[in-house]
Amino acid sequence: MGDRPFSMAECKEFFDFIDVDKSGTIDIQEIQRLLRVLNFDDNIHFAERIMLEANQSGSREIGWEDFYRTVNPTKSSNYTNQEVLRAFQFFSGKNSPPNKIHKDQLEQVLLECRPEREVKIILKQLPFDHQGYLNYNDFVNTYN
Ligand SMILES: [Ca+2]
Repeated sequence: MGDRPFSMAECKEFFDFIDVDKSGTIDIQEIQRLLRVLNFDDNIHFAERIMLEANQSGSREIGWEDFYRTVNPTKSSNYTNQEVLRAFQFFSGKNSPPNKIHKDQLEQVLLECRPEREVKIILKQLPFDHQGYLNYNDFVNTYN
C-alpha cells in the first residue's frame, strides 16, 4: 500500500464503473444508478447535491479530474478531512454503522463490473477490522 488512500488506477476503475455509458463524465442518471446499487433511496435531490459537491466547474457532469480530487485527498492541498469523510459516507450506504463501511458492501459494488480476481486485490489493500469493517475516521487520520 502506498502513501495515498487510493491509487490512481483504483480511482479510475471506480470512475469507469460509475460511467456506465463510457462518455468520460458522470451525469445525474449515472449517480442515481450508483445510489440504487448502494441501496440508497433513488432521490433526484440527493443525486443533485452529490453532483454539486463533487463538481467545481458548475456543469451538469463530473469529469475524471473532479472525481479524482473528490476521492483522493492528497492530490489537492486544500482538500479537507470533512470532504474525505463525506466521500466515505457516500460509499458506505445506509445499513453500515456510523463511520464504517463493510467489506461486503464495497465488494458488492466492485463486483458489478470488475472480475472477482481484481476485486480481491483491491480489498486486500484496505485495513478492515476483525469484523470486516473499514473505519474511515482512522483511515482519514492515518493518511492526513
Ligand atoms: Ca457517462
